[in-house]
Amino acid sequence: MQVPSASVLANGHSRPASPSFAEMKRSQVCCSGELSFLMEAHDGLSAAIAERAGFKGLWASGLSIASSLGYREANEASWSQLVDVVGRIVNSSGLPVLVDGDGGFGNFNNARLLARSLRQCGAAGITLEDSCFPKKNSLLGGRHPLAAIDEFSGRLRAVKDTVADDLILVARIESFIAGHEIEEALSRAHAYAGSDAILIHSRRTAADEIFAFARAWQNRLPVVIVPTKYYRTPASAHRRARISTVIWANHSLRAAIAGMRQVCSRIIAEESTASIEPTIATLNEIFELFRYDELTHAETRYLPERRRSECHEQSSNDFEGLLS
Ligand code: SPV
Ligand code: MG
Repeated sequence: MQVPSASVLANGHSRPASPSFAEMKRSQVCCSGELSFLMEAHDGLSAAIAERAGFKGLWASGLSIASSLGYREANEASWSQLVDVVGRIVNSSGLPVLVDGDGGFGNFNNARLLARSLRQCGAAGITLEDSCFPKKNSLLGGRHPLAAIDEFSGRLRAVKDTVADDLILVARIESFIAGHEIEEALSRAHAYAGSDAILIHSRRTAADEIFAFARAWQNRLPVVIVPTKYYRTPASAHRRARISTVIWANHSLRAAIAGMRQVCSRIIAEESTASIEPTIATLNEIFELFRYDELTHAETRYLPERRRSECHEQSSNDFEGLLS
């Protein structure tokens, strides 16, 4: 019997190699019988926080990653910048990560290159949407031209042929976003059926068109949704509609924006940090989140005694500096 080897992540998490990890990724990301939830992450910090909160899978959001890098979500960030950030998200959380691959950053060739790179950096899956390059955020007003069905199906096939079952492929349908009726969404879903799941997106504030799609589609493939606009629809309704996965697509980023904005305006107005201190994370929370204790432990195992006491002296000085 082959014993699965273990890979150790940089933060001290370890995870078993395939096949059980591949199965686990598949079920967390989109393909179990239970409704699952993916929390947005845009960097190693947001990924680590989501993991500590108890999420079992993450959404590497294009909007959030672009914004945290200071770009607009209009394919201003490059595919390799996306891969770099996803590498940090995977590493700092150890969770399965479904990556927002937009339309694949070009044609079938760019899409398969992206998918191969994401597989290499440890992502669990990719969503590819039937939009045209460069794409703008789906929830922004204005025109959203769709890719032709035959051309986009070729992009999906190229990705599947490249990564097979090593990376989950979610085909994302943007036809409701572009203003089409349900028939268009259904014929696209049928054309994309070589994928592992279908993400159906909507910009309505009620889930009516999503649920109409789910009824007609009858779970031929698992259905993934992004209820950013129809956030009042409860999870129980998604379960009744036999939705497979809900993506909370941008909420860590929006929380961070609100928090940073508030702290910046208080500090500039008060010329002091005294009043905000009790409202923000402590330094010890940061040390705990990123397992500094593991580093101390590793120093005792791997550093010679002489270097260890130098390190200890240095970090005590640093710590006193922070407290004084
Ligand atoms: C993202 O998070 O970048 C998404 C979801 O693609 S949405 O912003 O709704 O298009
Ligand atoms: Mg996106």
